[in-house]
Amino acid sequence: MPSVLILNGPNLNLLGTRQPEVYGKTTLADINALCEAAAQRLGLTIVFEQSNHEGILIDLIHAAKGTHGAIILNAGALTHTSIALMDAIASVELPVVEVHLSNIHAREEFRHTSYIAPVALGQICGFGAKGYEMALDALSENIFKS
Ligand code: CA2
Repeated sequence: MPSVLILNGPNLNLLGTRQPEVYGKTTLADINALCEAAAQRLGLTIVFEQSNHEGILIDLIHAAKGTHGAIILNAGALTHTSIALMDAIASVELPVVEVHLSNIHAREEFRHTSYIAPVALGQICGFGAKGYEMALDALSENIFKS
């Protein structure tokens, strides 16, 4: 069964507890459950992780090679700053779907730049938690369909 690493970056552990007007009331545990249900429907295995530390995210990306067939990445604010994450993604040569809860292109100028997008298969943003399910659907259709 194909496996997908779902990786969440800094502060996403706070989802549902603060700034509900921006990020909604859904918690990260809710998103994990939503992804588990979608994965079951699609015949995929998922591993769901969150870290507030750039180095840990990089280690998890490196370890994904040979273990997972693809990555779904919401790198949080590191999306807009981290060349190190971009290099890690490029180095493992795995398909990566970039996901954001909010529409980063409709927000502050500094959120319009993504260092992930140039090395990603595609980007999904602005659809809240549903974006993670959309990313699993996209991987199932485009990467894992035999
Ligand atoms: O929209 C997204 O998913 C983001 O990746 C979320 C990041 C933000 O820096 C990106 O520009 C877009 C922020 C995640 C922090 O989430 C919080 C949740 C509750 C309270 C405070 C922060």
